[in-house]
Amino acid sequence: MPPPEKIVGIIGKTNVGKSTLFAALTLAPVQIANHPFTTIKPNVGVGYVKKRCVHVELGLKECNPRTGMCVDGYRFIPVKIMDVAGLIPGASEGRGLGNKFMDDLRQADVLIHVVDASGSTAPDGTPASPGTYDPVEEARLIQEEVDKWFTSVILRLWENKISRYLYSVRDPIELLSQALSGLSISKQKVVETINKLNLPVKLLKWSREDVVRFAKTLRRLSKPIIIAANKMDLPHAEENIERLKAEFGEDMVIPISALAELILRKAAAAGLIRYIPGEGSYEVVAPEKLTAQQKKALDLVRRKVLEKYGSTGVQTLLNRAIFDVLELIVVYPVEDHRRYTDHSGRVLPDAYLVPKGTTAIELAYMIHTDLGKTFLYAINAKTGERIGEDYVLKDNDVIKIVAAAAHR
Ligand SMILES: Nc1nc2c(ncn2[C@@H]2O[C@H](COP(=O)(O)OP(=O)(O)O)[C@@H](O)[C@H]2O)c(=O)[nH]1
Ligand SMILES: [Mg+2]
Repeated sequence: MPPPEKIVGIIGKTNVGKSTLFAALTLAPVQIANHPFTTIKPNVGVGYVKKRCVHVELGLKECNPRTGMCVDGYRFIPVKIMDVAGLIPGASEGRGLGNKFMDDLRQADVLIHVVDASGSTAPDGTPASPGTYDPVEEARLIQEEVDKWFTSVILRLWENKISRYLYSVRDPIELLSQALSGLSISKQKVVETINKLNLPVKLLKWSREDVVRFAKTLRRLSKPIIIAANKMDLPHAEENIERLKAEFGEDMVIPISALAELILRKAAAAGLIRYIPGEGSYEVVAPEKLTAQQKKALDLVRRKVLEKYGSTGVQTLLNRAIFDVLELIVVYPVEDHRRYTDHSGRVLPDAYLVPKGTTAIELAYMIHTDLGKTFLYAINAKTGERIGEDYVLKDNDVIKIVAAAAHR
């Protein structure tokens, strides 16, 4: 089984641009036939992180990705994107937080919180003129809301599924982790939280305050939030972006224009321009086909967004969430380590997003359980060296697993 797909949840109050961002992220940068995930629900789609493909470093002309794509030496690797509508300030007190919302949030590995950096949206979503509302306040309120929701879920689990069984179990941390697994939280995160807070290993000794502290830190570690400062093309956005960065940290605030990215990707999909997500410019390839309106929109994107900020920020945002916040690296499993192919001759067929610290044997299990069970050794395709099961994978490694049971 390939590594579990990563799920990026988009949250924020009404009218800040969540659906626009979702549409932009999930509009494939180039046409592809094969979608890695079947689209199940309207608010779930596939987006792509972008990274220099290892085929360039290996001196190869091209590669043949089985999922995602490779454009101009950049590999676009799929991740799942979810538009989690329905979070409004005060929501955890009951209003607006439906089961659907909870269910979506539970599954997410990282959250993108979209705020209106221009301050032109009221807390309830009503449009106003830029500069009316404070996005710093908005970011604080929504994060508090997520914390409240998370804490209430943990407190409920504690009362119903944990505290009363603590007397009878041998491994209380295992009990706790099991109870939290429905929130897509690993035992590792649970242990990390307990260590970080110096909480007693004996869970029986925890007070209610301990449980609350545990919940807050666990939320930060297991559902980290990155802020998308949207509508950067509007007045007042620039000054507010600086204030957001001062409050939440330079690295956690990414200025974007979701609308600009959507305009560019749509124009590219229609064959009007050439544009690769993340780039600071586009090229008009079919000027005769552009309507006056399209031309005007594209000019605006160039002047208000690309020339001013260098890019729309949308690709940077997704890359940050996956590579920096979740700290994932990319590894390329192959079957033929000399030609970098699978059994059918596909060059670099897979690019796996795996956690930093993943070992060779863990990779073997991700490819196929049989490969893990009968693992002998692995080969680092770049150096030709044999590596053992404990080898810690590096970013951009190309790896062949040698096992007693051939898979397939
Ligand atoms: N100026 C500007 N408007 C945007 C941007 N992104 C979204 N919008 C507009 O904001 C409004 C709300 O967007 P929508 O995606 O429906 O918000 P949602 O309620 O959070 O899903 C729409 O009119 C969008 O066109 C942007 O980057 N710049
Ligand atoms: Mg929406």
